[in-house]
Amino acid sequence: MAESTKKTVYSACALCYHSCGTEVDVEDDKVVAIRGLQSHPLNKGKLCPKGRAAIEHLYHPDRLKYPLKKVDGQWQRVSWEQAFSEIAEKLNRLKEEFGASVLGFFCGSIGVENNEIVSLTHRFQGAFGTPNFFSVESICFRMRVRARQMTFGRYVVEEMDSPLYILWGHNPAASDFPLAMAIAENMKKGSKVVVIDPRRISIANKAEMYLAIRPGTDGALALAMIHVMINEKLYDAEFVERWTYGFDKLVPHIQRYTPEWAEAITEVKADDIRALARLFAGTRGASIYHGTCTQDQCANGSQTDRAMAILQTLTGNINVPGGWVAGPRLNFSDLMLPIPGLPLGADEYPLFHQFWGRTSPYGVMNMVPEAIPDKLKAFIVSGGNPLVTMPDSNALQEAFDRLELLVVYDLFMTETAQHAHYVLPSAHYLESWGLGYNYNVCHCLPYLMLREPAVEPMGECKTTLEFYAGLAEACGFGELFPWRDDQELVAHEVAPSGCDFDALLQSKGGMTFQEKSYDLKGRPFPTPSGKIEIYSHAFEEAGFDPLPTYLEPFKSPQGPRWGELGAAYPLVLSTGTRVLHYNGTQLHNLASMQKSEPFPRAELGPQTAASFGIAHQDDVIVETDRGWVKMKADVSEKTMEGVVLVPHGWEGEANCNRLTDAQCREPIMGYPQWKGLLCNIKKVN
Ligand SMILES: Nc1nc2c(c(=O)[nH]1)N[C@H]1C(S)=C(S)[C@@H](COP(=O)(O)OP(=O)(O)OC[C@H]3O[C@@H](n4cnc5c(=O)[nH]c(N)nc54)[C@H](O)[C@@H]3O)O[C@H]1N2
Ligand SMILES: Nc1nc2c(c(=O)[nH]1)N[C@H]1C(S)=C(S)[C@@H](COP(=O)(O)OP(=O)(O)OC[C@H]3O[C@@H](n4cnc5c(=O)[nH]c(N)nc54)[C@H](O)[C@@H]3O)O[C@H]1N2
Ligand code: SF4
Ligand SMILES: [Mo]
Repeated sequence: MAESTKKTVYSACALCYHSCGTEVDVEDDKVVAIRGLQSHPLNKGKLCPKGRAAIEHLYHPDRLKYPLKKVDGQWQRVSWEQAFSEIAEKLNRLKEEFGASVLGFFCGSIGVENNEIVSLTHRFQGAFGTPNFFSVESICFRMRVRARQMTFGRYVVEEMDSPLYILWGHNPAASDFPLAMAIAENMKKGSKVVVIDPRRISIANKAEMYLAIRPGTDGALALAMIHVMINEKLYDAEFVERWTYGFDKLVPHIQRYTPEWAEAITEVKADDIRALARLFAGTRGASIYHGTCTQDQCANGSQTDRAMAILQTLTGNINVPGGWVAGPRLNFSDLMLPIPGLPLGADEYPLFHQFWGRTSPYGVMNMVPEAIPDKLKAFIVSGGNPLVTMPDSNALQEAFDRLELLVVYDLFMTETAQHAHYVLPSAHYLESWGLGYNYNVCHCLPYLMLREPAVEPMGECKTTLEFYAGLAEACGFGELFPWRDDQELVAHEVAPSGCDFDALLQSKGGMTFQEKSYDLKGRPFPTPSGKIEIYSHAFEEAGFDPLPTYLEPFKSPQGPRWGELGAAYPLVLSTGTRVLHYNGTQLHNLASMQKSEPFPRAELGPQTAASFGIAHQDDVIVETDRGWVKMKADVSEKTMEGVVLVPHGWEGEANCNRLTDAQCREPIMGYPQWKGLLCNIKKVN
């Protein structure tokens, strides 16, 4: 009998973008255990339930194992060679006839946690010659990155440890496991928490203040807090004088935004607004923790993000421990090739595309439905499920069904995959080499480690390199993917960081950090004025208000479409509240997760429920002018009256993007208005 083999490999969980460090035990080529990596600074030896379920995910019986082609509406198994050659032939023909730009790519959030997917997709995009790369970048947190870059010259970001956590549309217990751990530890040492949320999330019970806010109106609250800080002279005058540009223009501009004005919009009491402004300005190292995407997915998104950046600045909490910090950058290769032309939306939403000559290579997702088939005729989707997660599933699905070619590269037969011409099986993160790294989205704690494969890819699954290199070869530009294998690719990715691949590998879960410095001296802010731009010339030049303003959601009780929609859709809707056990559409097929979160819950308050004849756990239909979903009512006093909150990520009849509208856009960066819509709710009889 052969001797049994045992080993432990070191990896980083890729089941969400926090990339917690892991130790993985393998016996006889089978993964048998997974633990949090004790030495890891983010997860400190722990894993959330999703991370702990990685083995169930890896060995799920529904994993795709070989390439599939749709023939007469039926799936047929084909060889990779056939799939590659047919797809390449179609792509090359479309390119010849219509130009390369008719090919679009979509990478989901997995492209944030998995550098190989996003980097190699960009590389293939450059090699083919199309500017049209779409991803969660045009719907998630990129807006706040750009708003902060335009204000500070670079992306400054929250720290893990703070004396005052202002959780502003952010529920770490569901969405941010490492931060939830850090908050719990720091509260024992005296840190305080403020919650601003239409829902009394669990940590609100231990909070210094809980402010219930009408969804989509956070910008008005932020402006009124600026008003209080200025008029009560609570701001850090020395910091403002030394490091900022445009404060003199802000003072008269802000006078109209009184706490009473904001109360009428947000439903937050004017006195609470004053109290919060005082608490914030009076706490050294206090920090706003935005929702990772909550503030961006509103009518006022970019201006709200700017107003929050200004609040953080006025309190002097920039580059101080606990505040927002200009984090160090980790260097690794993004593998990109030059990209010709302008992506969809670059003309309509210029600040999303570029400012100060700095471009970002992303198209505007909201514009995709109307661009098919004239501007886009083919799509390659890797690591995303856009027909469920992107705005306006009804419109997007109709548009995708008009494509001449849809290729989906995934682990599972997702709802998007069901609409594809070819579905190609991907290796799992536990089957692939990769970079484990923290993207610095919401924590100033960048690190880099290796993701070692635990086992070989199952069936005919291919790693991302094998997939793109194979397709490139068939298209005729295989030489642009020269790496012999994934290990060589990852060594190439790591090289710019100054770390040695072999040394990292020997270190068994070792990682590299960059030191951060709080010192501002001699490090001007890289804006045109060299200062923090309270007054934004970038906004002004693009035709937008250079000082923060407020825009009501289009579909709201105070918005421009109330007259037309209010009678049929009288309730305020916010979509996309996270639950701990799922990430987007992922993990919904795991029995262990279904046990904890068995059905999609539409959350609403008891009076609202009563007035619509709804009881707790009733089956309900939530409906908007775009469509309907079926969920279970979760009636509790935690949710503000007049509001319905629904999760995202459920496929089929509970897909909340059947309720959303690709035409309902934030005007500066083209983001979907996902928080602050109008809906109706009724019991299913
Ligand atoms: N209405 C509304 N909609 C929303 C939101 C909201 O708040 N409201 N939130 C939005 C946000 S912020 C985001 S980021 C998006 C997320 O949107 P998506 O990224 O599209 O969602 P996921 O369900 O995470 O899709 C990831 C896909 O990648 C696959 N996958 C996982 N690992 C691998 C791998 O190694 N290789 C390959 N090839 N595939 C892999 C998974 O099986 C899954 O199908 O959803 C958005 N949708
Ligand atoms: N478990 C899990 N974790 C995830 C994800 C997941 O799907 N599942 N998705 C990941 C992704 S892609 C992202 S972008 C992040 C998202 O992370 P966040 O944007 O921080 O989302 P949540 O943590 O759900 O926090 C949103 C909170 O805002 C409240 N809220 C809703 N509308 C409004 C509003 O208009 N104003 C205010 N002030 N509050 C509002 C909700 O009640 C909820 O408590 O999470 C990431 N982490
Ligand atoms: S928080 Fe994210 S990265 Fe960490 S264990 Fe959970 S799913 Fe994995
Ligand atoms: Mo996201």
